Amino acid sequence: MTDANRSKQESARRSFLKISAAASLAELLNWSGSSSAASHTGKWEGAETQAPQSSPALSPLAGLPPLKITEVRVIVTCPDRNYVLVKILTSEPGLYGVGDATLNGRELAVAEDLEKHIAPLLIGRDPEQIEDTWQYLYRGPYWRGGPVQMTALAGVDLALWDIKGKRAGMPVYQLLGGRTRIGAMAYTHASGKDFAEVEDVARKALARGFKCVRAQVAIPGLEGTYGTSGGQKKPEASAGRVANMASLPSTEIFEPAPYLRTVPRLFEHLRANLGDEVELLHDCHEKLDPIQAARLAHDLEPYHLFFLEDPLRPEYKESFRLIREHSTTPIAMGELFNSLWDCVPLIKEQWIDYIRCDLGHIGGITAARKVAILAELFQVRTAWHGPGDIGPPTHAANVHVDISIPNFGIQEMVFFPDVAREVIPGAPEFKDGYMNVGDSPGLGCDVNEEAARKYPYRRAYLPTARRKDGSVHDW
Ligand code: EZ4
Ligand code: CO
Repeated sequence: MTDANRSKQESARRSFLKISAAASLAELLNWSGSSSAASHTGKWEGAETQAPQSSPALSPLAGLPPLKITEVRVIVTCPDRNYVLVKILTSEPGLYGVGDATLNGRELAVAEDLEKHIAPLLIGRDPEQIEDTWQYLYRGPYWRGGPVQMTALAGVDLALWDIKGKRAGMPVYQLLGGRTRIGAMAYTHASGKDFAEVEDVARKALARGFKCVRAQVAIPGLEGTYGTSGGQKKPEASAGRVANMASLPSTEIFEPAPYLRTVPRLFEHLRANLGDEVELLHDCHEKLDPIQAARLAHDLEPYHLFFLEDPLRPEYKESFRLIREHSTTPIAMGELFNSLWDCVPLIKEQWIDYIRCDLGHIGGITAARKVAILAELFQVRTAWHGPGDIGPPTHAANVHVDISIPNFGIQEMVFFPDVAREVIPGAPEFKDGYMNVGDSPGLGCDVNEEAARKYPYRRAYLPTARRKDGSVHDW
């Protein structure tokens, strides 16, 4: 036999083995993707020759009938803000899960990824296999990571945890190990055009029961300052409004000198007028250079912040060392991270005190558990990102994790407006300074698809930032 013939024969044998293995596994798992997949998009073909979607070693839960994913619905809706929801339906009538896959300003990229690339891979899989599905969706496409793919993966992950909880008849925090605390201590935002206005908004928050407040003030002489416009002045519905956002990006002006002068004076004012009990926080929003951040952290020491948030751009992990060398102000970082591995150097070097990645952008509960455990081992606490531009299922996931881990730190939160609560009911509740979830099985959130259709997507961008000389800066 020639070499060419031998290799032809070998490749024929391999594809025969592949096909027969696929057939027998499909039988074993009672899996057939074609009909249900077609019901999702009507376009997906080739299920007969697909490799099996589940690993052979994984069998259905003892005592429960096998379960399959039958449909994946991607719901894009704008009840005051754009949200992307993932609803995963199963072969058990009425059993479905709801996840959130919102990425502010890039919502449609995630929706397309979910609909066109991910949904066909999910049809026919066992929704109980959350870790296997996570690994398969993360490593399977070869092109791993990035905010779009990790947000899509988080949406799927949350929906699967929701299904598992509903099937077990337990809230997700029970599946994660059970309660470790009465609730998740929460902080809200206080912002204003000057110190007096920030103080006034902070007082309202304290009157409402908050014990922790993030303070941001407009910087004199600069047009627009991060965190000082938008919905934060209305504590009854602080999730912000797409109506306040431009359909093309607006531009804010940033200069480090007036910023670095003003922020310590703001906190001097707040400490003097609000006293020592309230916990104060500040968000730098990744705008500073290392030495600027070190100076600000140093200058804020007398006011004992709970933490200084996101001082540096997410690319520069090593630079956190410099801040540490100059200050005892606690440091938090992470809302722009979209990889588990982003968190590793900051945690293992103990350059930060709070890891605050976004469950919705780093891969959901499956990812957050790993970050929390790594952080626990290095005495770093959690402070998951909790803004208005991620949906209620992510806020619920935040709290399920917060109340079941030993090293929870603090939880950023928002109040959703009525219109968002109509479309996506079940966000965690705030009471006496704490966030909490109820005892309903799963994550506790739902999506009202009929209501969602009343509020179609509206294009909206986050603002951008420039220096006074016109050059691009980080918003
Ligand atoms: O600006 O999520 O701490 N919270 C924040 C947020 C972010 C938005 C960006 O989409 O920094 O308000
Ligand atoms: Co932030």
